[in-house]
Amino acid sequence: MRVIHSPLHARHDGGIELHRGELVPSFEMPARIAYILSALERARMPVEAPRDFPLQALLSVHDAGFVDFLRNAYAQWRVAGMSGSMLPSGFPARGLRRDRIPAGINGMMGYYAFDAGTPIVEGTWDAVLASAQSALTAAAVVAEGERSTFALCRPPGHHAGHSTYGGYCYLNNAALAAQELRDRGFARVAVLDVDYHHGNGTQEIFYAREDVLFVSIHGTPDTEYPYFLGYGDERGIDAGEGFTRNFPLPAGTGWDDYRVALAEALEDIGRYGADALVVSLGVDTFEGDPISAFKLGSRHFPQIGAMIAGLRLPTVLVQEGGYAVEEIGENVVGVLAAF
Ligand code: SP5
Ligand code: ZN
Repeated sequence: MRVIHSPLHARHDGGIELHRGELVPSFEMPARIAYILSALERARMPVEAPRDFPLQALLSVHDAGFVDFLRNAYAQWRVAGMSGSMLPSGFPARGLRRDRIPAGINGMMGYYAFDAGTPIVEGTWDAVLASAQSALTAAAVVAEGERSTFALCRPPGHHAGHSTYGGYCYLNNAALAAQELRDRGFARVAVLDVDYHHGNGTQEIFYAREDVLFVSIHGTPDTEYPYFLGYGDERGIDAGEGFTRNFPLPAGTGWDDYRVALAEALEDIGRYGADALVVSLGVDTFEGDPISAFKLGSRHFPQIGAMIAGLRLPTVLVQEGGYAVEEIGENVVGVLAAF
């Protein structure tokens, strides 16, 4: 399997997040990639650089004003006299206006963000763009005839919506890959999201569409991040009705129950008649993950890879979460090698 990755990810570093009432270094850190790269090397899976795509390519799933904000945010923060890591502290919740984007950087940041856990630092945009280009490249390679590719993306993407960022995600890599597959001739694309957290951004982007099926297995939003999307009664809207499917599972879920949900999710994708697949591959379902609560062991990740491969579809796998850094390499490459 070809692997697409950019070392520019490392420019996104030094961020902090609000965790259990304290500001702590972000769980989403560059070391995650170092561990995955060394596991890929042990598996003799070489890495290639992404192609260059114009900014225009991002606008197939994202709002132009939002992309401009991400691109210029840190410079505006500096002009306003601040340094360090950018985090918002006020959001346009119910009862507040959302038809006006504040001119100042703090208000603008709160307008586009949906949590206080997704820092922007000086190098964030370079990493975000390279991550998106890796996903676009992986999709292009599959469209050109490769059976499967892995986009080793960092930062991750599945929480990022049409014009929102959060959950360590800025641009939606998986959504960009799915749209690229659509644009290059695959009529029906399925996105399978196995990250511990619901892929709210991907769901939002494709919610009214029938040409992209979104299926997600995740910790129930009743208690788990992102809290405000990912319930079982979300099924799509308008032309997209019936083309979103969520499997929220309780904290503490282990392999036996997970496997049943995954088998059902794969059946949905088979029934849909997808002709290409994008996998949002988070391994934060691992029992040792510091911010998640499923109980999968490292031995289960190859089983996930083998089950997904059973669909026999052209497939783009996209890296999402996974924060048990010392085991992340074995867990990710376990999925890929079995696939
Ligand atoms: C891509 C991805 O996996 N994003 C996850 C973002 C989660 N950020 C907020 C997590 C808040 C969870 N609080 C931890 C509770 C520990 N039991
Ligand atoms: Zn996650």
